[in-house]
Amino acid sequence: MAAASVALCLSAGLNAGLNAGTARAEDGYDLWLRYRPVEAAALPAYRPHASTIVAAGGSATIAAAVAELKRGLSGLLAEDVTTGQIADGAVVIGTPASSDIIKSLNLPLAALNDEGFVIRTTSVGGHKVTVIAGNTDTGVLYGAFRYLSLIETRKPVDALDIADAPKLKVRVLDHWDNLDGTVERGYSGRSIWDWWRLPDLKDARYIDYARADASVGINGVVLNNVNAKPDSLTAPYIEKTRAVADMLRPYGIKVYLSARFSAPIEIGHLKTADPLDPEVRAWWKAKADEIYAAIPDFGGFLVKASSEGQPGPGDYHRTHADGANMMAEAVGRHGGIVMWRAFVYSEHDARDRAKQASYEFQPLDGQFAPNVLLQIKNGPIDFQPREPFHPLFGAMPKTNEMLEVQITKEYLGQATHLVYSTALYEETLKTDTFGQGKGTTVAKVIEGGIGNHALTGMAGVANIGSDRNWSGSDFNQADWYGFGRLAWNPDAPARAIAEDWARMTFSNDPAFVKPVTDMMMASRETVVKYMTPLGLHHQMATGHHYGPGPWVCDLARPEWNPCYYAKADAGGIGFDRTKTGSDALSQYAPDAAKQWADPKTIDPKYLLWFQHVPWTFKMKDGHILWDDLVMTYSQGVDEVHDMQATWASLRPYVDSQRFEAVSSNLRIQAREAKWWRDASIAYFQSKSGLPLPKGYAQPEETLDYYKSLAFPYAPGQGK
Ligand code: GCW
Repeated sequence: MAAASVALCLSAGLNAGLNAGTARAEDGYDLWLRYRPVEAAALPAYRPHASTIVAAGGSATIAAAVAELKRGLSGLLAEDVTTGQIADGAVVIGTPASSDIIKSLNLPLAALNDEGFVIRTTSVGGHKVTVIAGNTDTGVLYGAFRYLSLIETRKPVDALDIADAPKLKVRVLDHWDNLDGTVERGYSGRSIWDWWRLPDLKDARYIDYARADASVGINGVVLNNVNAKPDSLTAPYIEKTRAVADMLRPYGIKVYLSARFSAPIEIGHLKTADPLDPEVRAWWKAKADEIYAAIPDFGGFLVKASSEGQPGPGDYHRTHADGANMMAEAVGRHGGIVMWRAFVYSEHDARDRAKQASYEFQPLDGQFAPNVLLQIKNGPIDFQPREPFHPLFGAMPKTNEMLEVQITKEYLGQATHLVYSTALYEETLKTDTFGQGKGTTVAKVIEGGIGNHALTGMAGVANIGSDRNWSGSDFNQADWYGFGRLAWNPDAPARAIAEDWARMTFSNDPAFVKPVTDMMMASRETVVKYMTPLGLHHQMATGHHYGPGPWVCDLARPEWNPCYYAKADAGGIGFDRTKTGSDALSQYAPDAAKQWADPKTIDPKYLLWFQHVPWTFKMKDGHILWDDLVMTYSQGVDEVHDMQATWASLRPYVDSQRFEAVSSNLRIQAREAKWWRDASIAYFQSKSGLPLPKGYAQPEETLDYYKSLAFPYAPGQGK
C-alpha cells in the first residue's frame, strides 16, 4: 500500500508536467464529478480494483449507483467498466437484504444508521473484490460516490476498510427560488426549477443536480423561496412538485416546500390563519393529506413566519410554537417535519436586532413538537462576513436546533468574489457556546448532543441557478460541495474539504493543490478585511447589498441602515452590546460573554460588534483603532492581489476556459475590494477626522462620488 501511494504521488507530479497547458477546455458544468482519466502512470494502481460492477437489488437507487460507477470508473480508468459477475477486481454493491454475498460478509453495518455505508476490500470465492454495502440503497449510493471520490483524489483503493454515516439527519438545500423563475439573492442565472414547463419537463439537468447533491450526501431540497407564495400549495403546483420529487427520489433526496402561513386565507378562503382555530388546523391537515397522496415521502415544510413582512402566528397573538406545532401536526401524521426559522425581528421592536430572536424563541424551549426543527442562522444578524454565533445555539436544550448557513454570497461578493465560505461555516460549527457547559460547540448542539435529539439538521441557502457552471463561478461550487460535506459531518475540517474539492474540480498535482487550498482558506478572512473589518457588520449598500454603503442612514426601519450597525460619530465607532449598551452579551452563556465583555481583551475580530470605542482606542497591537482599521482594509485589498498572483501562477494546471473565468472574476474582486476600502475609509474619515497612517493612500475618489453610485439592476433582487 505504501509503495502504491509513493508511486501515485510521483506519477501525479510527473503527469501534470506533461499536461501543462494542454488541458481540454471545461465550462464547469461537471462540477467535482468530472471523472477525467487518471494519469497513465497511476492507472495500474486502480484498474485491477475496479474492473466490473456486481450489483444486487433492482431499485432506481441501485440503478443510479450502477450508472454512476459505470460513468465514473469508465472515465477515470479510461476503459469500459460495466456490470458483470464476481471476478478479481469486481466492485460488489448492495445491502445485506438484497445481496447474499454482502449478507455473508457480516459487515459492521448495524453500528451505522440508514444512510451509512461500508467500503471494504475483501475476498469472495477466492476473488479479491471491493464491497460497497449499505443498510439501504441510499447508503449504497453514498458509498459509490465515496469510492469514486477516492480515485478522483488519488487515494489508494487496494486495501479499503471504511465505515461512515452522516451525523445529521436532515441535510437540506434551501432554494430561494420564486415561481416566476427569479431567485432571491441568486447570482447564478435563473431558477433551475422551470415551474412553467413542469410537470412535463424531464430536464437532464435535474438528474445532474441530484447526482451532485447525493455525491456529498445532501438528502433534502426546499424548492421555493421562504418568502413564499401560497400558489405552491395549490393542486397544479403540487403536481409539479411531484414531478420534481419523482426525479430526485432515486438519489435519496426528499423535496420540501416553503409554506406561506396565511395560505388558509389566500387559497383556502378561510377568514383567518390563526393556528389555534379548528378550521385552520383542519385545512393544514387536509393540505398535508393532499400533498402526501401525490408525494408519499414529502419531507415537510419550511416556514418563515412573522418576519420581514411575512404572515405568522404573531398576527394572531400566538407564539411561534403554536404556529410550528400546528403545521407539524399536519405533516407529522405522514412522517414529515417542519423547519421553523428563527430569523425574526420586528419593526415594532426598538431593541437591538441581534437580540430579538432570542427574546421570542428562548422562552419557548420545550414547547415545540418533536418533529419541529428550529432553523437558526449562524449569527444573530444576517449572514455577514463575520458574526459571533447565534445566542440561541446551546440555549434551548429541549428544542431540536438546526443550523442555517448561506451558500449564495449575498453579503460576500455575490457571484464574483473568490470567498470560500465553508471556512466560515466551520468557524461557527467549532465555536463553543458554553450553553450547557464547556464543549457545547455549535456542531455538538446540531448533532443533537445536547438533550439527545434524534431529529437533527443543517440547511444551506443554495447558490445554484441556470448558469452553465451552476453556481455563478467555478469557486462558488466549492461551498455547495463544502456545505454537503459539513452537513454530513459537522466536525470535518474545512481545509481537507477544500483540498478534496480542488483535486476533483481542477487537478491532483500537489503544485496546484497546496497553493489553491491555502488561497481558499485565507479567502474568507480577506473578504472580512476589505468589507467589514474588526467586527463591523451590515455596511453593504441597501436592497441589493452589492458594494459599500456605510453612509446609508435614511431607511424607514432603523435596523436596515448600515449606520445603525457601525454607530460611527466623531467620538468613535462600534455597537455597544455590553451592559452599558444593548447588553446582547447577556444572551450568551457567561463563559462565552466574558470573552467579549472587555474592549482590552476581546478578540479584535469581534471588537466593533460588541464595543463602541473611541477612534484613538489603543489596540492590542499598539496601534490606535483608526490606524488599524485603515491598515486592515488595505491588507484585504493587498491579499486579493496575492490571490491574483497565485492564480496566475497556476495556469499550467487549469484548462484555459476556467482559468480565464476565474481570472476575470479576480479582476472584478480586486477592483471591488479597493472600492470597499476607499469608500469605507472616505466615510469613516469624515467621522474620525483623522489622517491616514503614514504610507497609506487616500481614497481615490471623494465620499460624494462613492455615495452617488447606484446599481438599480444589480442581480438577486427578484421577488
Ligand atoms: O436579510 C435577508 C435577505 C432576504 C432574505 C432574508 C431571510 C429570503 O436579504 O432576501 O429573504 O434574509 O433570510 O429570510
